[in-house]
Amino acid sequence: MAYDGDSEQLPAALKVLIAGGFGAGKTTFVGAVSEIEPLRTEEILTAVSVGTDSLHGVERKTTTTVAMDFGRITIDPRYVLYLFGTPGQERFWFMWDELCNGALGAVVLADTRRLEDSFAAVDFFESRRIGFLVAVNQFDGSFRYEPDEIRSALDLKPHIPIVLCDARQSRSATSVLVTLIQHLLGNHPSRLP
Ligand SMILES: Nc1nc2c(ncn2[C@@H]2O[C@H](COP(=O)(O)OP(=O)(O)OP(=O)(O)O)[C@@H](O)[C@H]2O)c(=O)[nH]1
Ligand SMILES: [Mg+2]
Repeated sequence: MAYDGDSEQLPAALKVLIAGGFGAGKTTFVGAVSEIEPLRTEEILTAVSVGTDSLHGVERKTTTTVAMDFGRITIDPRYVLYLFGTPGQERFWFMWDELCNGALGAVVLADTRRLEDSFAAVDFFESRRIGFLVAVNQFDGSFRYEPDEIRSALDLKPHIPIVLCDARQSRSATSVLVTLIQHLLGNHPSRLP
């Protein structure tokens, strides 16, 4: 994986998923970091989701992702990440299998006000052996837990990084992606181009 500094060399394209429960901030995250106008597949939240998806904490949310978000970010001259934000609503989870094809790693966004919504994504990536980290999206007014408390609540293995972020801030979200790449490099260097 040696980088020879050759500026003519094209960066390696890596596919990364941004997953997590309903309303955890996935679309916001992809929009904050993408250097291209992100592709979104948002639909207006309808009465169908009342009683299915809790809007607690994100009462102003009016839309939801029905297929995926797509964005791109160049991390450094070596890596360009193609970001695929997954849908959070349970009835669209069938998309995840398709989206994870060829994915190198994933960010599981978690909202501490409903941490249980992150279980499905954690289980999904663990069972498919896709490297991931948990990024706690710190919503205003949410209780601030210590990373160790989150690790124990989510039953995360010790090597899985937990980072805090604000999905609205480009710098914060970019730093999550850099940590993910470092984590993947540390664990599966051979999987990186
Ligand atoms: N205060 C605060 N609000 C946020 C943050 N991230 C997202 N939001 C808001 O929370 C709501 C949910 O964000 P989305 O990005 O749509 O969440 P999502 O995970 O893509 O949702 P689904 O696709 O429906 O699962 C939006 O109204 C955002 O403006 C954050 O870090 N802090
Ligand atoms: Mg979304």
